[in-house]
Amino acid sequence: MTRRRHVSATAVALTAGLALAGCSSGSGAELEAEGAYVPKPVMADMASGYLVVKNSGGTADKLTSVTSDLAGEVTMHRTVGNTMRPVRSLEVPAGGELELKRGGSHLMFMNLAHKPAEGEKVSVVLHFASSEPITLDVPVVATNYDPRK
Ligand SMILES: [Cu+2]
Repeated sequence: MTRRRHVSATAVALTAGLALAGCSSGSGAELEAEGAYVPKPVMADMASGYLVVKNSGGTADKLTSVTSDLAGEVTMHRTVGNTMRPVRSLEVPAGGELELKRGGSHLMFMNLAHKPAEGEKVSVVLHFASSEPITLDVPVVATNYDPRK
């Protein structure tokens, strides 16, 4: 994430239509989270997070909120052009995955309890519309970490 600009929460209204996507029938999603990491933040009050949620089930689900001991608030952002917009949910498609990555959708940790150091683990809980929450111990990695290397 090279751009640090964030729009205010009022922009949520612009993307609320996303909540209409997905399936409401419930229990058929089978979710698994992997590859989560938080780059050591440059700033003291904000950090970003990336991970992949795989859905091997036949029903879509939605990531509806994220909580963490690191932050007073965790928001989900979608990157549109050069700006990030907060969204109320992110879809995990049936038989597919939700990928949170640099330059794309990601998590923003706001109001940090402390500035995390490299090597630290951050507790993150993913909450879904239908599936049970997933709790992760997410490593804090180097600021310029690239999972593809
Ligand atoms: Cu962001």
